[in-house]
Amino acid sequence: MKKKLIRNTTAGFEKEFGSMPKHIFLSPGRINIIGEHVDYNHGFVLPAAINKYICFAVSESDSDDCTLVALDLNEKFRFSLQNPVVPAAAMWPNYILGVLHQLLEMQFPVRGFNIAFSSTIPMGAGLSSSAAVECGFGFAMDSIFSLGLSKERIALIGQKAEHTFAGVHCGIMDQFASVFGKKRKVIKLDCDSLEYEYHNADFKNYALLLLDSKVKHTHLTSGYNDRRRETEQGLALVKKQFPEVRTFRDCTETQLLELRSELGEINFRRCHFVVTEIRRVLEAVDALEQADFARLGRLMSETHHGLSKEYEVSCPEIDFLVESVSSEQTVLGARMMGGGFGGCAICLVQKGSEEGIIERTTKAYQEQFGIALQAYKIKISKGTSVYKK
Ligand code: GAF
Repeated sequence: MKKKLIRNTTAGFEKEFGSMPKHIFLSPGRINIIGEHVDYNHGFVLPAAINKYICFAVSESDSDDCTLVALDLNEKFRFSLQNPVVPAAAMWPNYILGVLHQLLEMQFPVRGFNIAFSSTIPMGAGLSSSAAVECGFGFAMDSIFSLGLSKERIALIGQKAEHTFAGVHCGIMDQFASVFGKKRKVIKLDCDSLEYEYHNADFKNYALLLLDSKVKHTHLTSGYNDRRRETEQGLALVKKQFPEVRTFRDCTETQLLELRSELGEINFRRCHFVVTEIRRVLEAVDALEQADFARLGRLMSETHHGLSKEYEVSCPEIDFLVESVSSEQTVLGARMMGGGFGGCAICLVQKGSEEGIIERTTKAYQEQFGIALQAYKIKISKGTSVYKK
């Protein structure tokens, strides 16, 4: 699949620009085992890069002219570095323009380029195709113009592009996972200090299965930004009462309960989710290390309950999927993954039972919502890289 993606992207570039691309880059999507909506709340997350990619075929141009070709959309976007880089009306160029804008502001010696790109990361499935575009482009610019950017800097630039050119006030998890991913490793990332460690993604007799609801509710961006505001307001109040608390990781459930009426019911629930989710991630890392998959599965299911009932970022389709698979004997845990309001559910299942689960869940989902479910079996892969023939 990777080879085919590279072949098609290269052919698309050649067709558009009349020559072979000088460079090929691959930038992966991500999963997240646990630790949802806690990256922007200074918690811990446990993501990994996966074997679904955006492939960039790139050559330097001889001028300040730049062309971007989104092969899957059959759309093109042209601009010149002589003019200020501003957001485009279409959304897709903005993930690239947002990165480029920062590089130029910081006076990095970027010159003109031609890019064609194509993807095997399903759009809107919560697998972070946008972070893969941002980081893949940042990585490509760094590589071809020798900018000397660290991986962390590429991830941070990608995150800022999302804030400034896409309007989503996301955390750092997706960009970090895309850049720092490693084959067969999950990343325990401290989203406060950006310190990280790799843990073996050895699920022994179990496997991760993704079920794509194929829905993406329109309030994703506004819902996401609202949650961020609610927890920031909540934390400000907690800090006022308990000055020893710097982030949610220092805050206890008892402290939150004491402040319940001041916080208000909604913000209390949001904060309660964050405090308990941060604890669950640490427990999950321990469970993974101990190969205690029953415990890991339970924690994932608890996360779903919190995301659905306290953080309220799930939706009927994902709740249905999680409930359906959870009734299967061979499923240890399941939950919505990513920003929410649609996208994928991630399930920890016994190896070999995937096909049966997919068959039954597809049928039930079709009957309930009239939507054809899409399932993905994924492998944990390395982060953004240059492809060498
Ligand atoms: C989206 C965001 F981009 C991430 O930063 C993260 O907050 C995630 O939602 C929820 O955990 O993918």
